[in-house]
Amino acid sequence: MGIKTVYEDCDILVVGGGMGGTGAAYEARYWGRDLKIVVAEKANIDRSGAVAQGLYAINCYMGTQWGENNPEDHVRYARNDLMGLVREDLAFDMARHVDSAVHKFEEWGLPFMKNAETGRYLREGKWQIMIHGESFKPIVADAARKSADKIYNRIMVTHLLMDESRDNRVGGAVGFNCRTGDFHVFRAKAVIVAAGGASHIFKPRSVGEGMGRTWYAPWSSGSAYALSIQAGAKMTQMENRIVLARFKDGYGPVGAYFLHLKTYTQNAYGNEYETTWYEDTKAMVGEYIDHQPTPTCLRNHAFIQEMKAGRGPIYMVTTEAFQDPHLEEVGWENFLGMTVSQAVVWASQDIDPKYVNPELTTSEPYVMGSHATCSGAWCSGPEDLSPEEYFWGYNRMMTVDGLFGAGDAVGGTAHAFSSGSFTEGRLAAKAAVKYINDLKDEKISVTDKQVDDFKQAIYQPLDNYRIGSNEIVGGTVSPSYLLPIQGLQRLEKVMDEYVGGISVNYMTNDKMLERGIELLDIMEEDFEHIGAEDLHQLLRAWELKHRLLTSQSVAQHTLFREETRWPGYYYRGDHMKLDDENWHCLTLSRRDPETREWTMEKAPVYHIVD
Ligand code: SFD
Ligand code: AMP
Repeated sequence: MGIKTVYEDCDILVVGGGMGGTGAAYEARYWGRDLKIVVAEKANIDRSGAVAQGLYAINCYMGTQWGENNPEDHVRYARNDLMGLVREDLAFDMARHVDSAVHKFEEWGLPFMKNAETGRYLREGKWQIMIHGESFKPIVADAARKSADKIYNRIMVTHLLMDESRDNRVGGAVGFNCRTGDFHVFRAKAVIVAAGGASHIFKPRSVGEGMGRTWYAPWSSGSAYALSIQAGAKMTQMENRIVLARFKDGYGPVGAYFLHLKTYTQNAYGNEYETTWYEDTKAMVGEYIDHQPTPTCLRNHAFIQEMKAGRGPIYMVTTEAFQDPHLEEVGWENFLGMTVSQAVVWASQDIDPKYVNPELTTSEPYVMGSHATCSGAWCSGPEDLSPEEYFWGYNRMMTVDGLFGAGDAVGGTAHAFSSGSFTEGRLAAKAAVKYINDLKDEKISVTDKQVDDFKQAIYQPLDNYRIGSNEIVGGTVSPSYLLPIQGLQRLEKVMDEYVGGISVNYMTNDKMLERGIELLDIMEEDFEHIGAEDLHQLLRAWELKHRLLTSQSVAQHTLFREETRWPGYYYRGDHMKLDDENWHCLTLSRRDPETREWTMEKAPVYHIVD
């Protein structure tokens, strides 16, 4: 097959133009006036990533200029919510810069709701502010477009390139254009991975005709993790998957309802249920249950226990708040600007929340680093804050030289959300510019062989299909290849059943995990035989391979941490308690790119804020 190869040599390559990526492109230009800055995005940056549909709130804003919160307060909040374990240096660093990013959004035209009395941003909760955010993504995309030399849309980045003149240094990335089929080679001195989190690694509640409906974006394919893992970067807290309480079937978020509309939950019989599970939870996690606000996972835990006890469904009591026409409007607009499908589900199921209390559910697990979890790459912190073990030269640089991360890609920075992810992109870009300046005239070397080997691997699924399809006369079952959708369903089933998904009520143990890991390893071999019918399926094939690697990492981490640190996210049946004595630490992994063996270790949690 004659495939055109397109080369692009640049200083900084940003992989993924979502919240982190747009922030990175913007800031890279500020510090690197003369540098060549390129973005490679799998979709189109105007509507890509988790914020494609818009958001109704910016969930991370300090309001320091008005004395509302200080960065230290946010570190305490995130640490509390994550049951003690975050990278406090990274969290503080994000929090001290996030307000300036939010002020930029306003300058660029994002409409903010204002408090009529104070004139300040309208607070939804202590950390959240409310926006008319349907066009949030095109607005930040515009800033990136004006900053970058070039934005490549429709490029699925599949692998990072390594510099061959020095060990453990990145040299760029490769991928393909999922519309033209062209092969793209980006040789770069520094790469910022901002390719988002992972949905569809665990079987979702919505399957069959509804399989595209998940809370986190269905196109979040774990690329940020897989690209970094393939390059040998260390990962952290990958066991810390997130489960969300959401409105049933549409996965509409609950934050605006709880915090702004002041709605509350009850069981099927109209009773409050969280106190029912207080003692039970205390026996598992000790005093963490007394922390305020109650950690997200522990709120989930009470929900899950109440359902198991047979007193579901759990309802959100909306019928009181919705009597106020203003709150009713906010309730609907919240979804129309962020999760349209929730409004559609209610309309189609005759649920008018003014008269009927809608059901909630707990979602399938997702892997991400920017909401109430902090999975991702193990990155250096900033020079002025980080203890020695957390600092190796450049802020947000992974354990591979020249490879930086932002947003979901970075481990340890929970509760960053959209604004914090954009801010992390800015921080990573500033450090990447410094890294490039420090390189001076040193060159990056990437041989044709490295590039050609990736080219061969990338297009293999097209050949698998073209050749294998001669063996069948119809249908989708072939002796020689698996289709991406078949592979995806197999992956989701194993993750669901063995690694703590919905069908086992988030429960797993050492034996389940060991078997799950074996099955994932077999899958890795089988996925060499994925067949792609066309370029769109080739995109699906690579998304699947990235999801598999992310899943393997999650399973390895879950096996390593011998405790139940976050009940409500998952349970280790063989270690049902939180164990601060042995596990008040961060977990780290590295997969050797040559042998594919995983090594696990513990890293200390430094509390830099009291
Ligand atoms: O209500 C490749 N989020 C919310 N944040 C808020 O601030 N407020 C909210 O209200 C939020 N809520 C919410 C949120 C997300 C979703 C889906 C819903 C509701 C329904 C969270 C934020 O959106 C999230 O924290 C950030 O977007 C994370 O930023 P980042 O940059 O880590 O991920 P991204 O924005 O998804 O961007 C990733 C980009 O990478 C591209 N990509 N490109 C090239 N090659 C590959 N292989 C690639 N793989 C991926 C993607 O296309 C994308 O552009 S609420 O629930 O709390
Ligand atoms: P969500 O819509 O659930 O993603 O939440 C949006 C924001 O509100 C996040 O910062 C959550 O941590 C926060 N939040 C949601 N529900 C609650 C709650 N019941 N109590 C405190 N904070 C909440």
